[in-house]
Amino acid sequence: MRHLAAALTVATAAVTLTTGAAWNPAATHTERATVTPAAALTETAWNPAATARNLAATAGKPSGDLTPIAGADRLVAALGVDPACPAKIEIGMRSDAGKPAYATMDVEVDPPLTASRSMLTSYLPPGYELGAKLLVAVPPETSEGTYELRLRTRAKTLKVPVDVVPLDKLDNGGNLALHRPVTASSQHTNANYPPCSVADGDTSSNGWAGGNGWNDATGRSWPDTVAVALGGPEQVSRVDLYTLDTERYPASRHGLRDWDVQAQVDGEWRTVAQVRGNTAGNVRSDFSPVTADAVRIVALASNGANDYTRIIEVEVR
Ligand SMILES: [Ca+2]
Repeated sequence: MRHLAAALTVATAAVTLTTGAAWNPAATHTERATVTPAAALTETAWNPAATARNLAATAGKPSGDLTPIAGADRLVAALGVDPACPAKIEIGMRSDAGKPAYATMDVEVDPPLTASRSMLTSYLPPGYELGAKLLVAVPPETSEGTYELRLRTRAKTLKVPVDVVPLDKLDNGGNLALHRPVTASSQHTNANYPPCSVADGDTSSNGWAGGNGWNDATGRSWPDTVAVALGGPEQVSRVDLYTLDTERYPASRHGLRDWDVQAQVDGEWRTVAQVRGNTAGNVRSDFSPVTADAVRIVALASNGANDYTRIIEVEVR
């Protein structure tokens, strides 16, 4: 296992990411790519020392047998969302080449949509996959319709439809907060924690600091608030809050501890639920139905570490 871990370190270090020149909003996001072995590869097939030599020997030589991969059959991108929270899709490529080599995949998207990278390139052993997150931005002038994302290696092209839909036509799965406008009491100077990320549909804490959750800017100062406008009066009776919770950053140390859930009813904020002493990654609050224009979280305390508010997602039903 040690050999495999060491090998992965070598492989990951070789990953090179190219960002598209047209890209603006996500340029500050932390971009990560990961290399993982396909199931067929055994640990003993991997030799870090040999890899290091091959890395030097094969640098610059293209590989022909690459399969583009996408994490979804199609991507839905809502119109009019905050540019700091673009649509996301996992992309990657798998090497079926006979030997380790540098692998390159071009990333193209129909204009006026823009992608966070125009290319994915990495040293890649046979049987390994390179995975990365791709952000797709929808400029305000974009017409509703279906566009195309193309992942192109020398031998193959994978086409992924991108549906651009207005917010009001979006299938939100019952989550009234999804992609709705978010305002917060403060915003961290690091752009990787945008307030809109609490309504981007991504409830996972993985990749914290990669644009998937909000971190406020006022450590050890309370309260902090984050509000989601619902686009009009809606009957609401449930709020699910996801706070930071990973193996490295457990909620019991880095998550939100105490908060009030408030609904804006007839222009007044009304407390509809309270959570105290939380140590879990996500908490569901049910309350008597109210007709509200917006829902907000009033954060009162976190579980210690630096005393910031860290919220991954807020869902409203
Ligand atoms: Ca999120």
